[in-house]
Amino acid sequence: MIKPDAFADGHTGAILKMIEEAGFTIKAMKTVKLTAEDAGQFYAVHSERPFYGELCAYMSKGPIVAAILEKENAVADFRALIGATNPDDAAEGTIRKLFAKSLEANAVHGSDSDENAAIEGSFYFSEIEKI
Ligand code: IDP
Repeated sequence: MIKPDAFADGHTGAILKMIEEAGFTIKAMKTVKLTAEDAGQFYAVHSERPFYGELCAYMSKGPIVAAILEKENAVADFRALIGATNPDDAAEGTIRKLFAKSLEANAVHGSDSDENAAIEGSFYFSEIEKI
């Protein structure tokens, strides 16, 4: 996902360019605006964490881009491309280093496993939308 601030600030094109140049294929993509309930469902795995409420409010504050990406070793390679969760810790040249404003507004989300990527992809896309 491209998160609300990065989308609102017009960084979508630059982020997608970095993703494509890193060798990922876009298999599905759309802009959506989540409700807080939608975000709560997407981030249900974090429901016990203290920042869950803020995270759901943040992710529903404006439009985002949801996409399914394909590549060999996609989960690890995407996490390397986006950088550390906290942009203060993100390596130079990573998407979060370049475009994140804060720990919350950290520009992008990436799935943390193949299993979660499948679940998260199906949250946004029907089978016929997955090319
Ligand atoms: P990830 O997005 O790098 O996988 P997660 O630990 O899965 O990181 O956390 C999900 C999102 O929740 C993060 O991207 C970040 O925006 C937000 N987040 C993580 N830790 C905190 C925190 O301590 N306070 C506020 N927001 C946080």
